[in-house]
Amino acid sequence: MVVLGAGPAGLVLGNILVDRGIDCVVLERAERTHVQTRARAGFLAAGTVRILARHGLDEGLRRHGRTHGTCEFRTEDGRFRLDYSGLGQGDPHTVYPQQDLVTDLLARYLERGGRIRFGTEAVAVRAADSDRPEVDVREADGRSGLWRARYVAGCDGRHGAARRSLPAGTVRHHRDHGVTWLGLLAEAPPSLDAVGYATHEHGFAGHMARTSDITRYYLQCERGTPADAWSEEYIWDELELRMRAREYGPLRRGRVVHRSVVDLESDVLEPLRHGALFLVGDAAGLISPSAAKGANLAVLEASILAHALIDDLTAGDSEGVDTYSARCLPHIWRAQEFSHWMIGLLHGPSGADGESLFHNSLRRARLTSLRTSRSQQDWFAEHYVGV
Ligand code: RFL
Repeated sequence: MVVLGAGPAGLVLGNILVDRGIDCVVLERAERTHVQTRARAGFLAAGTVRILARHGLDEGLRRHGRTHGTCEFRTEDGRFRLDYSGLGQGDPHTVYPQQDLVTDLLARYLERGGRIRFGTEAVAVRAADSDRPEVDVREADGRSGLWRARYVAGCDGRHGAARRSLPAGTVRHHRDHGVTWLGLLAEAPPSLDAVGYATHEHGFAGHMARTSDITRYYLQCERGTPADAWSEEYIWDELELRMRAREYGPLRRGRVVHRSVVDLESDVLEPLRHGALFLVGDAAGLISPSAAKGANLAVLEASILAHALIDDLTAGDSEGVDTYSARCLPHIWRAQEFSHWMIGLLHGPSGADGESLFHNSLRRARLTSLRTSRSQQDWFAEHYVGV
């Protein structure tokens, strides 16, 4: 089995396979330190934690992760909180930085005897109509190589080789939401004991705890804004303005240690299997970070594929691999639907024309429903934490 990419998808898949004695190699373009320090997700759904626990992959997050169950909305109509872990299915999130999860998964994979090649970039996959697929690679020193396996799992993200190697006619459903966020990591303790979502005429602002001294913030910005366009002072002033710090209390400021610009985009590829090649995680579909679903979907899909491959490779039962795409796509589309709903909840057009005013009134009505309707809150909680 060849797995492309050592992100959450590739390492969960590799761990489950190796644990069941299936020979597996992970090919990863980056070096180990890069993979283990790449800060991205932080909010893990209850179902994700259950999958990790079931496969003995939860030691670090049990020890260092923190459960989290409240979000706070700050809007032009006031502030309200939802204790979502007491609503819907009654599940909380677990906050555990993605780079720590990846570090744990990698350590466990190596302990289980898994093989991994860092600095090895897949450049092409020939698997769509072959039962002996091949992967062309380029090593860090420029040498070329070739790997053969029974199956290839494309867990190499949105710009990976798996996507580039798909046969003509593969359907890609794509949506650019027309919204851009400046994602920030600040060396500052969280300012709220809740996820904070603020809507403001200047645009959206978000606050998400990562650890006791690191906080993620988001600021909506114009499309095309460079990550370093705004000074730290301007960033904090803008965060305080949009989060209405004057009314609800100041933010705990600190050094901004990481910035990235994220255009909110979604896509879903169909199908997720092409002969001996499977798409998993971001390679299968990209989801805007508005509802924190990407890493959770990656873990879910990896576990579905792992069990399908185990049935196929150890018992000759191919039903799981044949239905992999059909099993994953409903989960992906439900997550996309909720993420899309969140984008509509948190962003509106900035103009003062009739169309913009109409849209913003709908958005405020949606927030009012969420504030006042118990059934709406249950629906929100179930989808916010679930995948
Ligand atoms: P990854 O993590 O991108 O890993 C892919 C790996 O493949 C390697 N690679 C290759 N290797 C070999 N050959 C090639 N040709 C290769 N091309 C690439 C890469 O180096 C990398 O190591 O994909 P995976 O495993 O599918 O996992 C997906 C998640 O990383 C992603 O969906 C989340 O980070 C999204 N996301 C969030 N998801 C959540 O569930 N909760 C969150 O709170 C959350 N916050 C976020 C996020 C994504 C963000 N950004 C950066 C878009 C916050 C942000 C800012």
